[in-house]
Amino acid sequence: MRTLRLVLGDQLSDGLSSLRDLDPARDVVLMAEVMGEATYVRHHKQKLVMVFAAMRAFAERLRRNGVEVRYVRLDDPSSTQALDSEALRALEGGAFDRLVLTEPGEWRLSELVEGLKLMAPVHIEVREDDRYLCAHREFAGWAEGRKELRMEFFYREMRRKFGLLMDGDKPAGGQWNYDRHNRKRLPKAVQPPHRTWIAPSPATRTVIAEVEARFPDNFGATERFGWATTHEEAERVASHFIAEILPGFGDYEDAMAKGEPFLWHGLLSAAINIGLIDPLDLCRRAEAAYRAGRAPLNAVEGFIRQIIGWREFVRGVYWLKGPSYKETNALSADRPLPWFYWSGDTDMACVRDVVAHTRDYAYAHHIQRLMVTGNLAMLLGVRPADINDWYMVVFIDAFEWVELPNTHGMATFADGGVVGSKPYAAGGAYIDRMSDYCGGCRYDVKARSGPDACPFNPLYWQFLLRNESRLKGNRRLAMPYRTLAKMDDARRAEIERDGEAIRRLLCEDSQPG
Ligand code: FAD
Ligand code: DLZ
Ligand code: SF4
Repeated sequence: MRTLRLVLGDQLSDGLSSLRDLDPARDVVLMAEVMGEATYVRHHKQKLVMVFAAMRAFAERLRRNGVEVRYVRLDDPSSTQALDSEALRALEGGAFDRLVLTEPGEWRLSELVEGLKLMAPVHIEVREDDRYLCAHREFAGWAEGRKELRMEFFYREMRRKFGLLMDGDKPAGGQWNYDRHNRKRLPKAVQPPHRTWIAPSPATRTVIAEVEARFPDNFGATERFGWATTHEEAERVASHFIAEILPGFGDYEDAMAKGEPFLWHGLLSAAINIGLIDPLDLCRRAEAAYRAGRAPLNAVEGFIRQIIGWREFVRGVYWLKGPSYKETNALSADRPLPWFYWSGDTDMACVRDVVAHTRDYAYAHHIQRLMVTGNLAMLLGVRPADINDWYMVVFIDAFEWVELPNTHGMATFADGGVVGSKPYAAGGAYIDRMSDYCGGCRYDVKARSGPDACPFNPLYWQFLLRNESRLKGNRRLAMPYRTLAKMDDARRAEIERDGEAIRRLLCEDSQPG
């Protein structure tokens, strides 16, 4: 039997399920750079560069192993520019008896494959993507009958399943979660470590030039492109992380510092998401560092939790909830995204810094995504569709299965509490506690109202007031609602007025033209 094997741009893994029984004497691998995938959102230029450069490198890797690859470049004049029609084109002429692929990572493409099944002249076999640690069936089984889906309980199951950080049937060190040790502010005297940044190879530089020529108006700059695009480059980043950075990962995991986008974070999400790094192997190497006394438990547990806990949990939620998850809008948010999310043109020092390095590196770390841009968008009541679009566009690691539950669930509570047990809403005091942003800001983080007040402050209280009927019953918000209950009518009216004025100023009045 001669098989055509379709490999997508985020499936660049050795041992991918669709390649496992590949017969190099008969089979052909199809990979296609297509406008359909390059434009379903207006990806950051660096993401386009990374995906295309990594696809080309993976095709070469297969060829070096004797595999025949039919590789369609974006500028191929005969290309139909869509994945399904490229598969049909390759099947024309009857050279193949079947098409095999690993299940795509998102609903949009899963539906496209269903359509392809109806049109294709051969049988299409879709295989499970077992690069993930929890299959859809397994997650659905875990979720069944639970009133609430909580990451922490799912995570413990994953720890047991893979025997990660386990001493017999007990968690290493006696506790499952060391998060409370991981909330330190960065002291002035502590310098963030030097990071492994990959100088673009000639092949990557070619892709940079192509992307600049073809997508000149997409968000982002390519000058500082330094992401791994091959397995070897990704391994360099991963081994440097485990040896040098991981020991400090825990302490400053939630810290933010002006002009320091990376701190002790892994910078590994993109390489993991496109298949250049195996997540379980990474976790085992992190555990080995702990067992050998080279990294503390709070760092290693925190890191492993992000990968086998959060990463798998959000993927489970994405597939469990179906395409309608994207449509939820539990807080009836209806404002447009402030224009400065794109331009960075704002007096809010924290937002300006996050947008600037998002443009330069296609990266912001978790707390910046959650507590600066996510928190502000939620407090303002920005439409979920606008927020999702921004997060899908701006980050190097953005794929819908992971972006959507993080934005819709964790950051903005649009899903009404599927991913998080409460909205991660905070005023300026949180940002001040975790960063050095506020000292250099034109706003006063301590002021609660007036033209100089940090916008997060009135917005936080107005958010609670605006959503009182929806959120008052949430036990985890009991304290702020008690505070709100003690406020007199005049103060409540002031909050309402100030909050509304800021929403108008930041959302509506900031739009260009
Ligand atoms: P580290 O801080 O070093 O964490 C280690 C690894 O854990 C990451 O590489 C990643 O694989 C995993 N991880 C950590 N947190 C999460 C999480 N919440 N969900 C899933 N995996 C996690 N991550 C993406 O991969 N793609 C996205 O599109 C994405 N969008 C996000 C949107 C919002 C609003 C928020 C709050 C988070 C989002 N995240 C997303 C999760 C997280 O912010 C990134 O994975 C992380 O910042 C990547 O940087 P890093 O590799 O340095 O991570
Ligand atoms: C993200 C992306 C881009 C930009 N381009 C391509 C492409 O041209 N060809 C391809 O096969 N895959 C691409 N991808 C990755 C897919 O969009 C990815 O498989 C889905 O987002 C599912 O996760
Ligand atoms: Fe951000 Fe407010 Fe601090 Fe300015 S004062 S940096 S807007 S939190």
